[in-house]
Amino acid sequence: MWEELKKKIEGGKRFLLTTHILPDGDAIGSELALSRFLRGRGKSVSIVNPDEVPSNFAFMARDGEIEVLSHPFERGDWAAVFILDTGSPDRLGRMAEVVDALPVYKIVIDHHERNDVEADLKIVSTAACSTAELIYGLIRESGERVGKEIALPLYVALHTDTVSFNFLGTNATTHRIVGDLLEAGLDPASIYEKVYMRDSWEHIRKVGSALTRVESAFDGRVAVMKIPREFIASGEITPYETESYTRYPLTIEGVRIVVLFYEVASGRTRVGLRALGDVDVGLLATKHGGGGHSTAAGVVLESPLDEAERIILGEIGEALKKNECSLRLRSGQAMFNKKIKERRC
Ligand SMILES: [Mn+2]
Repeated sequence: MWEELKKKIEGGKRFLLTTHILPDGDAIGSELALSRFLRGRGKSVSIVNPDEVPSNFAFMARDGEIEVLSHPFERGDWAAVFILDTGSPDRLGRMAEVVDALPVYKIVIDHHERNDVEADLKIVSTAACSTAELIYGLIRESGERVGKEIALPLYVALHTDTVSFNFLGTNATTHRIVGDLLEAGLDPASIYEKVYMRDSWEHIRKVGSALTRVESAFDGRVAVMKIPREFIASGEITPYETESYTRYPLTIEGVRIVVLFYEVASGRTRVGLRALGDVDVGLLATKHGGGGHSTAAGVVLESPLDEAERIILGEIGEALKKNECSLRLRSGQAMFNKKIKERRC
């Protein structure tokens, strides 16, 4: 799957890289690793994103290495534009228009279950735990060793997208890659501190207060959190914040799904979803114009919080019911098979 991409890279001089709104560790890490790899091969690269780099990932980037889109956008004679870690065009935010208008070759590298971004070349593998795993594959495929400069963003991307090597397709390959990255000279403890241990006193107190309001739904299988608007100073909730609010309810025994509701503006509600695999929350989010994976997803609904809650919990209820039916059917079938066996005996 790499041949066409390698040819495109060899034949080009200038490349543009971008990723999704509210970028996470995989988005930023994949961009930095790919850009440094391309620069190492004598290419000139611009990374232009729809949103700022979150503060806990800023330590990975040098000054000016990542730009935020500002108009007018300099068109440039790009050989290709790379769209990383992005499952749908809406997720490109303000960059969607720019990418659309560029008359250049488009390359998608991603690991989402659904990817409907239009491109000339799509490298999408749901077997990869992160987009960074694919970037790592490209670098190794090109016969290069991964140096520290590239290992750092790849490691952070893998660490964050797998929820510290626990979810989303974490397997032996993931750990082999991590071993290779660490050999480049990374210090896991100091990286962990930089990425995860940056909370303010205020933030932790807010999480604590939000946790006291967590509600149980569907016999304790779903934990519901509603974040008051005044909790988020910036008016927007970052993936990092979503993660810090949903992390704890997911550890309650029996809870399979956590739903976070946050009214970003009057009549506009952001919904964060985390699941342990029973219900595909990515599908649910996509249905309403959002995106994500089967176990972690998000969507913004143009509805007040109460209505958003009614819609999302209604659909989760349906999905849970469907699962129960199929489980009952499956166990019914097992009993039936067992009876046949017994009769045969
Ligand atoms: Mn990702």
